[in-house]
Amino acid sequence: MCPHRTLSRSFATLSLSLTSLAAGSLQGRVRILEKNGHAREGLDHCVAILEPVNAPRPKLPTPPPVRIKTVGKRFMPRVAITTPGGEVAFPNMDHILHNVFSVTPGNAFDTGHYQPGESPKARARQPGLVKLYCNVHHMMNAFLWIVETPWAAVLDGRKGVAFENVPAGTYRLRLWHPETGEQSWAVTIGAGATTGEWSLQVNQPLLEMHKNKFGKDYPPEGDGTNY
Ligand SMILES: [Cu+2]
Repeated sequence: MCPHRTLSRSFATLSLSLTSLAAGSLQGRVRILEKNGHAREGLDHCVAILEPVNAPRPKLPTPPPVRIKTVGKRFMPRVAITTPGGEVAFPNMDHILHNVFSVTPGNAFDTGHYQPGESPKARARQPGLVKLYCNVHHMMNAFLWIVETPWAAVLDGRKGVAFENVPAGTYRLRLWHPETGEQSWAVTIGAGATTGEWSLQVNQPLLEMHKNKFGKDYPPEGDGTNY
């Protein structure tokens, strides 16, 4: 084979791999707009997920163990993120019985009642949003996002999105909050910083109407029948 031709072919290979390795970042402010149009202070419970559309599919990191505690009849944190196969533990820090269940298709589970100090576990299966409830306490509600991308974050304490080391390509930016639901935007990322601004509109109640694990209304709390 002609040596010149071999050389030009290897240059072509090199420039192709450099292009696909060119990584950039996505940065920008996120706002949650109240029903009156004012921007909310803080982004607590807001989730940002960046998914490749026409871009290299990154290798998923090993899911870190997620802990959602029950403290003072609340789930803490209220919003968590993991990847398929990830384990989620529910340590009970209260002095009363709790339960965690979900009827979300693809991720339904039920821990049964668990005692103070116990920590039942569930495993993340299908990607998507999993709604978590306690069968004892109607007000207890949490959300688990199961994602297939390394670029996902709960925005508590942040001003917006900041994803680093994102290979060039096209992506879908998904933003979600319990009181706004989800919105998504197409985003093209090149080398360097890609910036933007995104807003979500509050249109849902703080606590979604929901039934207990039997599909029935919750009995009034405190009558003991649920324990
Ligand atoms: Cu409970």
